[in-house]
Amino acid sequence: MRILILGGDGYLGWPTAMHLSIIGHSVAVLDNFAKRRWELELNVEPLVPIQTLHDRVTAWEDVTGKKIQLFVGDLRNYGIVEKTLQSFQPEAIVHYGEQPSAPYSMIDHNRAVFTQVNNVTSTLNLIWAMRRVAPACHLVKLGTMGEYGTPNIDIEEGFIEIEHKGRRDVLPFPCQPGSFYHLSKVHDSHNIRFAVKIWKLAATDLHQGVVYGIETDETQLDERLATSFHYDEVFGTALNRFCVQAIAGIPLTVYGKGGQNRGFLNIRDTLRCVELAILNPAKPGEYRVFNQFTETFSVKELAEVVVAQANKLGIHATIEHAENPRVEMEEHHYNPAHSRLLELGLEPRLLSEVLIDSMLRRIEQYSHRIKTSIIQPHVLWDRRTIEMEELKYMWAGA
Ligand code: USQ
Repeated sequence: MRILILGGDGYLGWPTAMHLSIIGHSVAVLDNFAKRRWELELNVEPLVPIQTLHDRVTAWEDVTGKKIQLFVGDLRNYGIVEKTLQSFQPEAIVHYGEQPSAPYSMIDHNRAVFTQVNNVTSTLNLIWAMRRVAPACHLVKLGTMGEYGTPNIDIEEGFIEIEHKGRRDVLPFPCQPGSFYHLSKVHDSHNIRFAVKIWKLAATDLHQGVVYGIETDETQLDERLATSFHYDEVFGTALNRFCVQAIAGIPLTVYGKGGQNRGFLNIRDTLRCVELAILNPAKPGEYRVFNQFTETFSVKELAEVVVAQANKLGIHATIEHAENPRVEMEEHHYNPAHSRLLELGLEPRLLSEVLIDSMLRRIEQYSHRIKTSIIQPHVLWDRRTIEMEELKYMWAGA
């Protein structure tokens, strides 16, 4: 199948491109390298050095003999989106091409506006271009479990049947997202659902949980194929950060009480879920939602697993309950459904000691590159020091 990966330079985009290529698909990637510029703005960098996308694609061909076609361009430019679709003629599009960080969207006014304009415009351009030049193509869009927030009822997969004043309907599950970033994904979901309805496009909205992991089968083939693994407060996610903190000898930064429950999944399962969605496409006129995670943990439980495993390896790790920089519930009900990908054949790789052990060892190899100054949280969700933060972080413009 001809598959186009938008955001093909990212933490998940690049491994997805390699995975789909190795199993025999014809793959193209598109990226504008914006993430690399945001890293420069904030003076953060991935733990493992990564090659340019041009060099990654060349290395991939050296190692496997397979070609990945490269498009460089910004999804906010409609002409580029349409031209790419016209030239590559994808049968499926995997859309990761957005600003992916909740903390980034909460730094200041500029980043909040940028995140929403960037993400919503890019997706609007994509669905309009699909309508015009690739109406039969299946869109696999990366959304987030954070679109739902943390309601005091069980979360369904995208839709809920409601009885109200004697009448029944199946309606989109209520969304109460917790950051301007998560809100941008809700706006995308609404736009995609509407486009599917009026133009009979086919779309799968993957509401993904928090991803962890540093390696996939393909990144392990060659150092030049490594993915962009972050541990800083803005682009690093919880478990990845905790593992780096353990190696750096810094107490694990559990925010507040640590009773925040989230869905988590291994990066290898992300690739498999995307593959399953592509192999079992939505029908024309169908908008479906899959909740994409394999297990739920509280942040505190996650930190405790890392501490226990680090201690077994002789690494002294501890937990520190820092004041929560975010505005979120620290103890709450959380029981989201996640059966649709399992029904399609997902065999989850649950978080194991072996995985944490291998992550810790891999991080240890690069411990000389850990910048300890970028670990503690400075981005505050409320108004406490937002003005200070605006001075601290430079904004290089969109
Ligand atoms: N947390 C800590 N300590 C840390 C980092 C995070 O306690 O050092 C807590 C946060 O307060 C939050 C939870 O861990 O309660 C998850 O935070 P995170 O930074 O790992 O993930 P989040 O900001 O929610 O965003 C990440 C990805 C985003 C994706 C989302 C899925 O960056 O792209 O959409 O996970 S979900 O969380 O299900 O919405």
